[in-house]
Amino acid sequence: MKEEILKALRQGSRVSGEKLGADIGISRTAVWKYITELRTEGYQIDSSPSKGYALLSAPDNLTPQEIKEGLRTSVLGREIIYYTEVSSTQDVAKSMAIQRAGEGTIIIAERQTGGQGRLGRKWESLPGSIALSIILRPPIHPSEAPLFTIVAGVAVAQAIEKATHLSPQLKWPNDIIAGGKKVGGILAEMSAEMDRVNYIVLGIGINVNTPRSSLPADIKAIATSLKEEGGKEISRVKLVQSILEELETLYEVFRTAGFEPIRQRWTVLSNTIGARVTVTSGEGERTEGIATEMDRDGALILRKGDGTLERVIAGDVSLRNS
Ligand code: BT5
Repeated sequence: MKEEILKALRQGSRVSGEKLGADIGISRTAVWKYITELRTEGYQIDSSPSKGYALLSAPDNLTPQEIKEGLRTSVLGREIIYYTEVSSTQDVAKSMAIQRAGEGTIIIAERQTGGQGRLGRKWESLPGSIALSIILRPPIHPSEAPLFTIVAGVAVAQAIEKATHLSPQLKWPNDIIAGGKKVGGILAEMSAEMDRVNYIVLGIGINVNTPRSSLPADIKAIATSLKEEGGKEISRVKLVQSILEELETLYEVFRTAGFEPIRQRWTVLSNTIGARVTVTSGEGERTEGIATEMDRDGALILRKGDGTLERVIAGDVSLRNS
């Protein structure tokens, strides 16, 4: 009902409670009750006794009704599960995927109390950020699953480029960088059989309108937000819509043309290729060299000091200055 009232108000013109009620099939009192609820959610709705209701502005809440409004995708975001607060959207997505939630289902939250990074690390879910998990069921071999971290990174970077005047960069394998600092991260997790993937859950966290003062001390030196870098607030709803649209397009590219076009796009967006880097593996082993390319399996190729090449499939990259 609330959605229908919003839809009617979004038509633009002022509408009376009587007409709203009659169109939807509820009483004027019920209309008033939903209008009150919408106002509590942050919608500014003007009411005049003689002329009726008018929507003045909508809040930048990541609610399904806001995200669905004007969303130009056919699969991603078909189903949207929303929380104001949840432990981790990733955990919800994985349990929903096990219970057969369809491809394109997204779980989104204003706040996470137990946000996760890779290797059991913590992801700080900061004020004004986006925490989003997307369920995919690609018909691929499990060995191709890591490519989805790259696909998602390119989609997020392109969406940020469209929503701001920033030029985000991608640091292998999963960091989104703005102004040289981490503004977001991707966490791709999968469940698979020997020869097929059951599901991939793509977790995307982005510091969007987070003020610098909200960055925890331990990450202040390495983290930033789009607002800090771009100097102004941006609509999180529009950014989520744009991420879903970019990702759906790239997913289609991946299915029809394979990884190569995405690899090329990633290379242009990357701050890693051509740089002198140190890669630290999960076990703490360090390899130094110049990153020459990301290969077609998503691995990073390093040219070491002695001229030999080393292929790295996982780890954390830090860029050296010289
Ligand atoms: C990541 O891990 O960067 C993946 C982050 C994925 C988060 C999303 S939010 C939606 C979904 N639900 C979840 O629970 N997770 C996903 P990793 O590469 O391991 O980086 C983790 C490291 O980034 C930490 O050890 C910190 O150093 C740093 N970090 C933590 N929170 C940050 C933040 N908000 N902004 C920038 N850096 C952060």
